[in-house]
Amino acid sequence: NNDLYSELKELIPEQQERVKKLKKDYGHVELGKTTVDMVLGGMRGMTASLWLGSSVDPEEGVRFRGMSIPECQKALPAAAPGGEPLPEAMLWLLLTGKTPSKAQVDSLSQELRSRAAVPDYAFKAIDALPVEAHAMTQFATGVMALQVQSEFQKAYESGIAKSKYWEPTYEDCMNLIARVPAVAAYVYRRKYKDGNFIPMDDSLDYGANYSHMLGFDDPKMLEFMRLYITMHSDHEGGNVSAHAAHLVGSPLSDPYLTFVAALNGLAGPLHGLANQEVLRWIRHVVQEVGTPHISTEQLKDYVHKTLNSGQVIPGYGHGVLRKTDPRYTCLREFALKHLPDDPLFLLVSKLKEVVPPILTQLGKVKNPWPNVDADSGILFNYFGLTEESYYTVLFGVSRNFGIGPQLIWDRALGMPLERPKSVTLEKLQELSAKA
Ligand code: CMX
Repeated sequence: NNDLYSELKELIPEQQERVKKLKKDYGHVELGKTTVDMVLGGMRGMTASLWLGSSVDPEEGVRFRGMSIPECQKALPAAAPGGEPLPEAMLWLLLTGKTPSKAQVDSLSQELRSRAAVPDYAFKAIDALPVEAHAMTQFATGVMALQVQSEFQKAYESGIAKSKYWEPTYEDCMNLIARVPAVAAYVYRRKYKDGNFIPMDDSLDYGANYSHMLGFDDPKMLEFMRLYITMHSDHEGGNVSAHAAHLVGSPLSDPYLTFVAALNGLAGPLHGLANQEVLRWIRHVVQEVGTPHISTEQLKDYVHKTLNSGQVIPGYGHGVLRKTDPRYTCLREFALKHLPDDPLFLLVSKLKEVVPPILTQLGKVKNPWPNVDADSGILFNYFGLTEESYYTVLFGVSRNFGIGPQLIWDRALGMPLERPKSVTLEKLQELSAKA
């Protein structure tokens, strides 16, 4: 079955039965306690939602549908044998839980290209903003305008039955995934390249096409883009962008409204904006020292200076991970293969030795190791995409691959509105005193 929709349709009844049975027979099973720390600590460690595409182990990192990053790199079809996984292959995996064949991936590539036309008013909505507006603001505005074409909204207004919700959701998610690169590339060319736009190339796969529309056609950059999107697609359901999507999608907001919520969460400096902050931080060090060839002592001094001024070291630490992020390692391996002598890569490599002991010394940082944002920017910079204020848009384009499939399953499984309980400070004190 080369058609993703048909493949998915076959899978749904079995999963619906599975969830129904779990609720009926095991609804009472406890998954853990809620503590005062959890309420005051951003709900860390509280198991609170269902997420099918991936899970994150604190020690090992992410698994996509049970597969580690190296396993995905081996099993998922590439543009050429032995190459990096195609984002379309990751999309197929996240949605169905099955490793696709090359023929299935090619068919999905074709499907996405056929859905890619962006209405002119989305570009006009972006044009209404000043060119200086942050790239994420322009991107979210363009995506928001795409909502006008929501099939789910139309179907809901026409009285669609609950059992069919997933179908227009699928249409919206696929259209959204297909259209977002052109919007994202428009923002890039408008903001940094004098509005010199490049149309889509019908012969290219998803990642390559996005890179092409941005203006980068080096085959190595195309491979990097495919890997980047694949690695940034999903990171279970509790991170801010995925959680925002899950929450905003839960009252049946359509996939466009949902995805924009995720983008707005991603634009926060402690989450997706960290890739911009990393490169900015690195540029400041280079500027201050006057050369990218910086000694270990000079780097240590700058790390201390940043911490002493009350700022975080971007690209380090994590809410769940307690070891080096395997996504960081995967991107690092790509850099070791293709740009081992790049001065900024060497600098980032040195940072990975310098930062963890200093963060550990603070005595409060739970994870002093690098996360995914620590090395992605220097790779884009190497290939000529030097404008770091654009980097979070690249992350946003990728996140669609994880958020869309989950929303389709939420609708197929009839997942309810999210509505957790909050507590006042007085009540928290009262409950604490009783314990
Ligand atoms: N630099 C300096 N201090 C740090 C730090 C870092 N990289 N990481 C954590 N800390 C500090 C926290 O600010 C917190 O300090 P206070 O108690 O004074 O508020 C303390 O250490 C404990 O934090 P934690 O429990 O270890 O981490 P959290 O789960 O609260 O936060 C994260 C996780 C990612 C927000 C945090 O590590 C951070 O701010 N990192 C830098 C920004 C970054 O790289 N974000 C990207 C993460 C990946 C992504 O989502 O894209």
